[in-house]
Amino acid sequence: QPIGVFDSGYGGLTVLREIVRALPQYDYLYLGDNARTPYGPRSFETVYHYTLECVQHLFDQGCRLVILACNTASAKALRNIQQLDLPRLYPGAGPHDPARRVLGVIRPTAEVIGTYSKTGAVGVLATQGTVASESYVVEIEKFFPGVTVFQEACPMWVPLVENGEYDSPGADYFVRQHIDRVIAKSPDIDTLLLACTHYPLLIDKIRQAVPTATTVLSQGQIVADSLADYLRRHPAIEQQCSKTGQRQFLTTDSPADFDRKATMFYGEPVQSI
Ligand code: DGN
Repeated sequence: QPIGVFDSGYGGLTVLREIVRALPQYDYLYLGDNARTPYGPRSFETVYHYTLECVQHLFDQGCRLVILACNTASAKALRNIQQLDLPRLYPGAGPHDPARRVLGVIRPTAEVIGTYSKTGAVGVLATQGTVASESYVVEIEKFFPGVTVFQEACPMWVPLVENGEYDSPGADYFVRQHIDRVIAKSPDIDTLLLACTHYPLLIDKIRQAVPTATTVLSQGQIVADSLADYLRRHPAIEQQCSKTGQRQFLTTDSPADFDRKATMFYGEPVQSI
């Protein structure tokens, strides 16, 4: 079965790109909920409901392992899906039954973020939904109790990227605005995490706007490394994953529109089915 990769729209393609680079042997089925994007400003209940529907769709397509490659969905839906819905919908699937698994992007990032910071002050840039959920604050505290997290919601960054304006003077303005705001929260911040799938497209501008010693981290590589490690530690799940190198793309909106923009995020041509 292919590994399912879900996102609220295009953004998860920046994560899939790195996963495919690290683990090219597996088959992948991507689903973007473009008809209902963005998830960032939506309520907990709405994001949870939409995410669950999409995860079930990926299961119906044959996936047994699904990655929520969306920070907002990971923040608002992952825990309920893992703890309530999987046992309810697939009663055979308990902790010892590798039938269906859903993983997110927040925990793998929280597990390593502290190793990048010398000062113990980390900035997390994300959507309003992810920031309000406090998921990064809670998860990073579990792995690095000495690290202080300074969050900043950057609501203009997703629309800038979605509209292809990530290299424009408008992007300069809004990137600088949010970078200045997060750095003003603590002069000690030496590590900035791009905790939203769209932000890697702004990484050059972000690097220009931060002090030179600041490390700017995107999540794709971290999530890919964590998935590789997960598959090594769970051979029963790994064996369920088909390995013909196939990549397939699904969208809840128009496939033609999806293909046009998806290339920008995935880095190579995309043809959805
Ligand atoms: N994919 C979302 C995230 O990583 O938070 C960003 C896009 C959105 O739905 N706002």
